[in-house]
Amino acid sequence: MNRSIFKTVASKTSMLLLSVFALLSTNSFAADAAAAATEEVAKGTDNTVWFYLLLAIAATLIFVIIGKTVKVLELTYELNGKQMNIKWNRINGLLMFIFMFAFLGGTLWEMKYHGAMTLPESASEHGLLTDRLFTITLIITGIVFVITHILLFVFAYKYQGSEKRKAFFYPHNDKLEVYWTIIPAIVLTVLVISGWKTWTNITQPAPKEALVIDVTGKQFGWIVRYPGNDGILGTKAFKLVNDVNETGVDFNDKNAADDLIVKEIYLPVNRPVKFNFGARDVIHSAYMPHFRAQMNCVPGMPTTFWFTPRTTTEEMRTKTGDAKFDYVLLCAKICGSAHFNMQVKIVVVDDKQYSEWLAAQKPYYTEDIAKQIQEAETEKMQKAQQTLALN
Ligand SMILES: [Cu+2]
Repeated sequence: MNRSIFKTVASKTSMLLLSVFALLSTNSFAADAAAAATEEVAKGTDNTVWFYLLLAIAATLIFVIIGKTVKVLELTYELNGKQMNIKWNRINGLLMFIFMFAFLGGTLWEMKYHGAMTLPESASEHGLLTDRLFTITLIITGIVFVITHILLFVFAYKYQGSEKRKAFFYPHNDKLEVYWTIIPAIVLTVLVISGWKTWTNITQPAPKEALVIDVTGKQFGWIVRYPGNDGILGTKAFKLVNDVNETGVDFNDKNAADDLIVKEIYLPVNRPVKFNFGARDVIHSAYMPHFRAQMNCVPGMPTTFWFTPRTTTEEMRTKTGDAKFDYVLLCAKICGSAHFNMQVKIVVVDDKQYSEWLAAQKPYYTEDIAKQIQEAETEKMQKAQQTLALN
């Protein structure tokens, strides 16, 4: 056998083995690390990282040693005027066949291991629709994946290189091309249309009875404002923003007088809630994964999203078997150094609990706050005048 071909095949084989190992070890490492992180066992995570790193280095060394040994053997044979008769095509074909099982097994294992870490059933009504679309897409693409994966590796095994066989020239087949164009086109059209219909359904205007909440992103946190007893949010204007009045609420507006600024978002179950999103500095993204809701928060451009929560926090705790479970509002845009800190707890309660919570809240605007806003406003004006003078 020509030596350069021999070398290429040998290195391809090692690469294949290496990639299988890397794939499996990376996955199990990631899964373990994620599991450990979830349980907040920082020490365990560190040890897991080192264990898999060392294992990867050891495995790489073993492959290098095997490769070098084969090369030494090959050279020794050559020196003696003989040829090493290793059937590389057969070995590669066999490895392809093994890889088929390893990869399919790995996929199933992935689904079981990582699948258990995915979000619980949607806590919002529209989320059930998007989840259903997701499942349908996953089933269709899953079937295609399994079929093509098996065909790819069975063919690689069955039609491995052989000196006894000549390749069959098969350049074109109109019928086949028509099939593999039309079938995916139909499937994709159905998926796209059902996706579009679902999206239209989700993004239609919020019902009139919806509870309206104002959510503003800032570096680094969320400012959440409720309308108070009157159910109407006071207007706001960016010119009124100062250190105390962070979102620029116009407190001269009578609707603003009873507005609440809260640290935790309470939502009554089965009642539509409409979020008005904004941002003070850079683009943030309000992400409520359990409700399958995400919307960009853009400075100067109001955005909105509404949904109906269908599961209370208590019910979700029972469902997930996690007594500490809580819904969250996160930021899904890397908006700066403390981006990870942008979290607000969301608590879904029944109507009675919601009324109790609402009654216990105090309006933000008090005499003291009015005074502080006045002072902050004066300070702002002075600063502006100074800047103007300097310019
Ligand atoms: Cu952010």
